[in-house]
Amino acid sequence: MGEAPMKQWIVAIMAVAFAAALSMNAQARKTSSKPPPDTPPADKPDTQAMWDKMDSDRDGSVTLAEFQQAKGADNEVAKQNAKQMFEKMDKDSDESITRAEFDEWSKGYLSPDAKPKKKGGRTKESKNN
Ligand SMILES: [Ca+2]
Ligand SMILES: [Ca+2]
Repeated sequence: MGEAPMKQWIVAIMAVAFAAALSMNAQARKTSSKPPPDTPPADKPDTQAMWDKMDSDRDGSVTLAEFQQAKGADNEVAKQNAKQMFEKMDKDSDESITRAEFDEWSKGYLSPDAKPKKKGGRTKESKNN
C-alpha cells in the first residue's frame, strides 16, 4: 500500500539527478569552449627556412659542401660561384658559416639599403695554397 509515495520519490530523485547532470554537462561545455591559444605571429624573416635548407646535417654550421649542395651547384662554374658567395658569408674564414655569420650576411643582403658596391674589381692572388 505504501508503494505510490516511494515511486514518486524515486522519480523526484531521478529528475534532480538528471537536472544536475545536465547543468554539469553545460558547465563542462562552457569551460571547454575556450578559444584555442593564439599562434604566435610569423614575424620572423624567412632566413630560418634558408638556414634549415643549407644546414642539412643540423650541426649549427654550414660547410662549403653543404652550401654548394643547398644551391644545387652540380658543375664547376656553379660550385665556384657558390664558393665565392660562401666566402663572403664566412666572415672569419674558418670554412664554416655559423648562424651568426649567416644572420649578419642576410641583414646586409636582404636589406634594401644594402647596395653592392663595385670597387676595384679583381683581387690579386696573394694567397699561396
Ligand atoms: Ca652543417
Ligand atoms: Ca665562419
